Amino acid sequence: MASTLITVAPTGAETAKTDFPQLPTTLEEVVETAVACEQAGAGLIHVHVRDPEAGHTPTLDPTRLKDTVQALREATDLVIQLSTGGSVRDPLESRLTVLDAEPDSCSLTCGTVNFGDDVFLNPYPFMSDLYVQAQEREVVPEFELFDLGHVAALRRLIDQHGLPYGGQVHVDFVTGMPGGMPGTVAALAAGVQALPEEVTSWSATGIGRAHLPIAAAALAMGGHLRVGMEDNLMYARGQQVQHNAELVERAAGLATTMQRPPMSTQGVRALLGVKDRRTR
Ligand code: KMH
Ligand code: ZN
Repeated sequence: MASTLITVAPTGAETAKTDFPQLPTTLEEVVETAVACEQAGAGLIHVHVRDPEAGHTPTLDPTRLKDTVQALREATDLVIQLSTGGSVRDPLESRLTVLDAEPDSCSLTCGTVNFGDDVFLNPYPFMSDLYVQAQEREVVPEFELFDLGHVAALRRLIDQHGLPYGGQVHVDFVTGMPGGMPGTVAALAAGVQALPEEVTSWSATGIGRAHLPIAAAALAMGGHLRVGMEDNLMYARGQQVQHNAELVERAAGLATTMQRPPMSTQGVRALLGVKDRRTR
């Protein structure tokens, strides 16, 4: 039976700890979250690191990144993906240094996009550098597609540099971001239809209220799922998410109902072609 990769994006860079105290931001909280989400069916964790000594704001501090990767590797078998998107205020040079922490995977957003009132900057030369550096360091990129035009940039990257490390091409549609593609079935279907033939798997997430409809649509179309507090803070109307594992459990239930139960971490490693860096 086909199975479903469930990615958890537990923290993100946008929500303030003071506004949402249950957001995991310390190393201990992130590790606890990762363990619980793995048990609930997650196979990959998309990580943004925060600095508890600076009001839990986003950081790309190399030591914190390395410590986080190491702690997650010791505590779980999840595929560890570091965000290279960071926050909208992070300089491009610092976003490239994320690879120094030797994650299994890194995000690679395929174009600049309006991001609410901000701009999430991803000029082509930056994407190209990141693509090549990920190849050289044997890190598997996950291509984040916030808009239909990002599919064209992915085509250009593959044409210019060949396949990523591992030989697989996994993309994630991030829908419902104000400024990006809407969180609708029509937009998701247009994106899926436009994917280059080299793409071997895709997942989707819906920001905010697009969360559930996009999850259901992705499952119906043979895609995989991304859930987590980075994308969605509400479990239902008037009910905040208390723990990321609640979202993973619900996604796992949906996937199981659709006869596509959660994929094992071993399955995810094979699906994405990640290098085995496990320490346990
Ligand atoms: N926080 C956003 C500016 C990624 O992780 O690569 C970028 C983002 C995408 O979340
Ligand atoms: Zn992210």
